[in-house]
Amino acid sequence: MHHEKSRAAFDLARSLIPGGVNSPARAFGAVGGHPIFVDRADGAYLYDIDGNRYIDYIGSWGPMILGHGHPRVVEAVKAAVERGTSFGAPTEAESHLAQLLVDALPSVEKVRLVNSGTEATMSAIRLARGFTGRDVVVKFAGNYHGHVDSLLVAAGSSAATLAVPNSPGVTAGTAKDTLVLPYNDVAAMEDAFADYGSRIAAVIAEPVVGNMGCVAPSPSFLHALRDLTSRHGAVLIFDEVMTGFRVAYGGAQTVFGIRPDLTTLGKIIGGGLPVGAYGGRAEIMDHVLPAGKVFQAGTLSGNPLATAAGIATLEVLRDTNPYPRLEEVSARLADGLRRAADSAGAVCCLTRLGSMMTLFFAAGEVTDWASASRCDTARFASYFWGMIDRGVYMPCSQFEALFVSTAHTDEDIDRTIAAAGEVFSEDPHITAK
Ligand code: KE4
Repeated sequence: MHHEKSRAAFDLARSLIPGGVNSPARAFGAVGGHPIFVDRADGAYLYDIDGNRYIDYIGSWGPMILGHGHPRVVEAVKAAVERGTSFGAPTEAESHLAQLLVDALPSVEKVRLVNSGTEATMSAIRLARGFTGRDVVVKFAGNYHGHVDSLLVAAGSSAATLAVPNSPGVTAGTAKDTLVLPYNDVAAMEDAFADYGSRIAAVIAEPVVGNMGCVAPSPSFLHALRDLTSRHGAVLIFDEVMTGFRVAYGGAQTVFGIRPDLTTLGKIIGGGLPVGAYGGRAEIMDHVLPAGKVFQAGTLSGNPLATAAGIATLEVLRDTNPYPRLEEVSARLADGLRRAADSAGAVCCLTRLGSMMTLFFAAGEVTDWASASRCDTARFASYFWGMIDRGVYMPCSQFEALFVSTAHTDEDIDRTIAAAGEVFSEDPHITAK
């Protein structure tokens, strides 16, 4: 398998675009080498500009749960584009998509459409601060909520101290209102509320983490989040940009039976086009301009093409309920990857929720950022390239989840498991003690 055209394309891209990519996650920084440039995609497959085909487990980092080019989505976008691409005026399609979201998520009574997950989380945080009149926001290490200034922060000197910026350009003044706690650590959260309770506007969490790799909440963690925020009058925000319509049609909140005050969404709800959303209790959402005074706006929010793709995607998910089969296929893939690693004596553990999962190159279970950061990322990189060479496109970072779509066939799963078996048995670097 050669990638000469991708290499040349990357050289040109780097002369025009910082790092040659429009999002750093695509740069292959975590696995070395250079990114593979995609020519097209179809069903479960990506085709690169060198003519190679891959079984795709990125799925655009989550949106493509129906696979690429689903006919219902393609037809919907084609019909929409014939009617115009953007109006800057309300359309019935926006209410149609909003209704699908309200019907799917019991905690969401009203919703605002935006253009990305980042816009959704940024807006939800501003709304929570406007609604409560408080400043402090709590997030968790290893959780990613988009490139929101107030969340591009690192834990302070100790768990109980307010954060410091972790990107140039984020001011100390912005970071000082954010508290970063360990995920799955109820005691740390109780301490934080003891110290800052009346100042905490919101807690934002991935109810199932995808951004340190797939990490599950402990049984008590989400309930403690709900209990503490309720008791202290803080807004609980579930960031379901990745888990929404992924782990269940109603998202992680319906899997765990927790009703957050606000939910942020993205990825799947746009069917591969730019859609984000934030929604929740009407008494909070009605504070958003022009109903209330919390400002948020967007030229392309509710864009006709994006809403058409999102509506088609959600209607297919609602009407066909692919989740039982996704569970079965994903469980088989997970078992196969575990067996491939175990049979070669590789030090790995795998976490899966529904059709999102991560094979961690770590000795013990990964439950938070401290344990995730102990992964052997060099071995992961060898595994990644071994799978690429065998036509399987896994996430290009140890700290990302892979995604199974309804387009993945039993044969695709078998081929993936066989490829993993070869990689683990043939690459001594991966299994060397
Ligand atoms: P976007 O702004 O990228 O649409 O959404 C940000 C976001 C918010 N919340 C969660 C839980 C997310 O996972 C994301 C974005 N996820 C990453 C991949 N883990 C997107 C990949 C990228 O940045 O290119």
